[in-house]
Amino acid sequence: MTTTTALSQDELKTLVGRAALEYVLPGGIVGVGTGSTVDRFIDALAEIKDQIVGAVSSSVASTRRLQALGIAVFDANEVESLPVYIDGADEIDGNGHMLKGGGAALTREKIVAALASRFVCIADASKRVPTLGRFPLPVEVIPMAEKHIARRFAAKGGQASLRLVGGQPLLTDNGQHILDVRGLWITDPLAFESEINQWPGVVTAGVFAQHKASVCLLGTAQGVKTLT
Ligand code: ABF
Repeated sequence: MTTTTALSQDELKTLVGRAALEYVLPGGIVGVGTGSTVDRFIDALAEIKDQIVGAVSSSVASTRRLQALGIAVFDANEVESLPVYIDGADEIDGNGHMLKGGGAALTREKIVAALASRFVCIADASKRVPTLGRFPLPVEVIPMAEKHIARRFAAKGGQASLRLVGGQPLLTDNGQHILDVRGLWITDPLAFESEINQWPGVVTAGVFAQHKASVCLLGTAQGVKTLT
């Protein structure tokens, strides 16, 4: 009897992180996201760093990892566009719409994603959902608007809580705060993202529908599934 050992979540992340190399164009600059799955992509990218010019990063954490591995990091203002952006997600639905921001990098992630012709999402199978919203929605906000924004989410049935680290409000790379909003099912990601983005004090809503993934590499027990 043959026994197959199920791949751990870490092994699935490594699998998809390596699979994303296929989308890296030689001689190009790569848009790089944030998170533990992206970390595995960065480690794999380092193996072919001589084939690329460098990266545009979506967080201080990813910049540090890239530079530690000898990959040049360019400011987003140094490029007009990118051939590809590789990033993880907290949730992704069947249309490539994502819920992101668990890693608190959602604003810079959306900025770099907007520069890219192609968004390749790398995720383990647990991130694939029929409808976004089981994961609390991250929203980067200007601190003075927190309570007002939390009340507006409450009016929609959501419960917003300020993300804390060590009992203090988390500060994003941009010096702002994060609200995590529970209890919302995001059945129309495009409309939801457009609505929330209009609220005064919202820096970025963690719904990526305007800038959805064109390809999703999903790590599953049967290997990497490519969803387009
Ligand atoms: C990042 O990837 C964030 O937007 C998202 O929260 C995170 C997922 O992290 P991980 O790959 O560690 O699950 O892009």
